[in-house]
Amino acid sequence: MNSKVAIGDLAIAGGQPAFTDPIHVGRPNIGNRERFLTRANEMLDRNWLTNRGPFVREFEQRVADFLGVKHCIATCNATVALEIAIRASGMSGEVIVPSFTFVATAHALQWQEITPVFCDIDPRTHCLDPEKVERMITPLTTGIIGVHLWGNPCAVDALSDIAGRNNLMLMFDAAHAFGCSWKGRMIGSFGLAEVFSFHATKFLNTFEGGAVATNDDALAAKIRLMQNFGFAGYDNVIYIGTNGKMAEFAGAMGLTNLENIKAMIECNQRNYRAYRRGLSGLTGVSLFAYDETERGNYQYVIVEVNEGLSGVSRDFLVEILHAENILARRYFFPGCHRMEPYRSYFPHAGLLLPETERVCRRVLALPTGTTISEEDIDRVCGVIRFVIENAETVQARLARQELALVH
Ligand code: T4K
Repeated sequence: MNSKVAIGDLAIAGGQPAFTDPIHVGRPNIGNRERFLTRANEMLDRNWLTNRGPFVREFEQRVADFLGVKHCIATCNATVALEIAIRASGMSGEVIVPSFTFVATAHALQWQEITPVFCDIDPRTHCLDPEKVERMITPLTTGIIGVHLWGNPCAVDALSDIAGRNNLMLMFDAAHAFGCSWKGRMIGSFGLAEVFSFHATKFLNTFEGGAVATNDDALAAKIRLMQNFGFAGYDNVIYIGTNGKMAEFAGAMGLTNLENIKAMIECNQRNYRAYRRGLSGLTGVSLFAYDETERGNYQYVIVEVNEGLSGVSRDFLVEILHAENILARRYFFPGCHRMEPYRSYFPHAGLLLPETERVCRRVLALPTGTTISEEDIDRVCGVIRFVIENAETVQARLARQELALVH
């Protein structure tokens, strides 16, 4: 086992990396390979590859049953699902969203010339702060899109109340939240609609894929039309639409991975607890805690690095970890408001987003998933612990090293 006992053992200082091969935050969760290959062969024998074939239909039904919703419309990815759901709902003008999210949430609005109005988050949940949402409402606001970040539910009650009182539409980007619950009810049935991602790196993957879940019959019918060019039957286009269909091989992967959910959760939860043990008592590094009384998928292991307490900045820690082949990620740095085109459109947005700015500087996603063992996690935690416990010496040594390089 490659453990660090002296500064020179750190790969950044010339030592052996903790891992020979890189370890990733988002290795795909892959269910029973034989089951998938059997389905792939069935699909090829059937010669039916897309346009809502039997696997996609079955996948939609299984997902709807699992979530306890009336409709699940499977799509080619979550970004297109968001775009279609937003358009079908009739959102326009301004829509309130967090800036602390993957940029797709904002792009899905801006793509159709709806202005994403960035609202600050609650630093405890990393989700929209309802009090601040209320302050962002203008006469142009038509909706709110909450993001259940890391699979941790938004303040659904408070947001529903605000939407109701202000006559706004409420939707959720549930890209991270498949298999998670809020107050015992599965995420998928809240607001007007909820959108899931089944991207390769997500808890449940269909290679690429997504879905809209809703209990609204009229909205579901509209979304179905829109995702298939507006076709209501052969040669009969009754609506503007796009191509948002899920392919059969994606449906086959989805069905296979649905059969494996229990094992995936157990593995993610075991990893999360291993990190909790490995990082416990460490000053300035706190693990984002999930509510274990709810159902969760534990797909993301998130820590916050508080430089004032740890003596090491998050970015310095990332450099050190990457040198060790531990590919931790700064999700979702630097925040949508600091990305184009939003940075140019709203150069001062950050003034209203103090918590987002602070959390963006602190958050780090650590490697987890079915390819990471408890021993790997012990090793990752060992590196982090060594760096934090020797913060001053590590900083001084690396500063000297940099100075030597300059001269
Ligand atoms: N809303 C939210 C809140 C989201 O997080 C996302 C997507 C969306 C909406 C939109 O959903 P989709 O339209 O994608 O369905 C990744 C994903 O590309 C993105 O889907 C995801 N969020 C985001 C959180 O993560 P990157 O830029 O981090 O991807 P990448 O290629 O750097 O991969 C991440 C890690 O996973 C790497 O360490 C490598 C590893 N990996 C990746 C792939 C694709 C593998 O080991 N195997 C793989 O096949 O965005």
